[in-house]
Amino acid sequence: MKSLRSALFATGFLLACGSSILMAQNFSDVKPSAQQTAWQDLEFGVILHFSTNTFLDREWGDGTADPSVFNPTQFDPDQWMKAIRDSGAKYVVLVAKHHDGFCLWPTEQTPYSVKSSPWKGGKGDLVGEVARAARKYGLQFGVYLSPWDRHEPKYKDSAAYDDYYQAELSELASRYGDLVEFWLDGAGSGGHVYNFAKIIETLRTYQPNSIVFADTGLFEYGDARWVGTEGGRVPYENWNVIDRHGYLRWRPVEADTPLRNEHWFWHPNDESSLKSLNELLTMYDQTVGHGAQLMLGLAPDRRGLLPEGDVARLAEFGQAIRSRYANNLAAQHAPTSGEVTAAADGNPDTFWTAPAGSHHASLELSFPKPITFNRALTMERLNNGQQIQKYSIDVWTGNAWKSVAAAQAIGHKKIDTFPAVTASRVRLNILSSTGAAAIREFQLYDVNEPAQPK
Ligand code: FUL
Repeated sequence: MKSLRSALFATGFLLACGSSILMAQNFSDVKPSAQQTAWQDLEFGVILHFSTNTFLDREWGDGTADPSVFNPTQFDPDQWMKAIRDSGAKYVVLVAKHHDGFCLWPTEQTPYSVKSSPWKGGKGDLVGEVARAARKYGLQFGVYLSPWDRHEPKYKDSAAYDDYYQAELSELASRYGDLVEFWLDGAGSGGHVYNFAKIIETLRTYQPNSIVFADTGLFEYGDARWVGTEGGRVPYENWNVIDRHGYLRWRPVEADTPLRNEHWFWHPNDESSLKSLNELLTMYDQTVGHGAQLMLGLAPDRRGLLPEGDVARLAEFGQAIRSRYANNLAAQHAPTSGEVTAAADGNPDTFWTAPAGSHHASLELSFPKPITFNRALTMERLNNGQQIQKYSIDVWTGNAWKSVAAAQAIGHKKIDTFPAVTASRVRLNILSSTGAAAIREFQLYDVNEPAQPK
């Protein structure tokens, strides 16, 4: 009997080990879902904060604000969306309820919502109007629903509050079309127990394709992770796969940061805290350029409009990014093979692959006339996992290759900058990859901008 039990135990043990080996032991074996790769392609989104705080000069409402304060007089989500589209962002997350508990849609779960405000005589649905405007401007739409709720009395009772939160989420998930992202914010929730597994099941019932964003400490199997600061910077090197207590998961980083430093909501006389164009461009290089998602916070004012200064800064930012990446010099190469051209053609849907089973390889471009460039933009195809661990960008000097940039991860997108160099042969030298590397784009640019005020 004893030996049978130990034999069974041993078999179970082996099966358990075997299945985890089959699942994924190596980081490079972990692959993104189709939803994650589609979301990573969006690269840049915005998060909108607009609520009772806007009218009370607050960042964190305590849940006691009278709904009568919520009364924008010129609410115009088309004005928001036009500015957002011009910035180059591809999606919008609306804070449907912040920590103060006030709901921007006419929920059936509490009277503490737009229903009790003077806005549109209590007949308005701000979530609905913003969702419609976003789609009208070609932007995908998602929501933030604060778990921490400083108004709702049920918050004191975890189980009762889980039901309340799930009911709110069901309304949001079933009424407003596809949600590109669901933002789960951990702020204020220390010590509170939530049944997130059940909550996310509820979301999935209606929204199988939403990307669930959460801090790794808050929710174990989210689809995207918080970078850990609000500084708008993703430390390099950035890997998409993270280890949670021995289990590996594809969980790309999103970095949220407000357009007005340290303020998510609008405040009077706060224009001087607008991030400069230079700061935004640096942020872009250190988020999108590090293979991560940039989430920029925007705050409509008491009129219900994005302030003119913010709109102008968003337009400058979008324009600067578009002009930086308007002229891909790699496209001027002399074609040697369709695959090489696929990586230099500006179309991220086509790609070059290193020989099957290779751990290093090089992608070389030759130019009929020498080109001068000081920036490279490289995109790894991640569908089969993140493979590249070390690479350099080299130019042929006439008798040898010389590196102008060298680093580790490429991931979704890597932007490298270096002093201008002129060459007629350039290569992306993949020095180490776990499996055969695939490159969607290897683009080269000559970026010369006038210095911007800080
Ligand atoms: C944080 C919140 O506490 C801030 O108020 C803001 O909503 C930001 C996006 O997330 O955790």
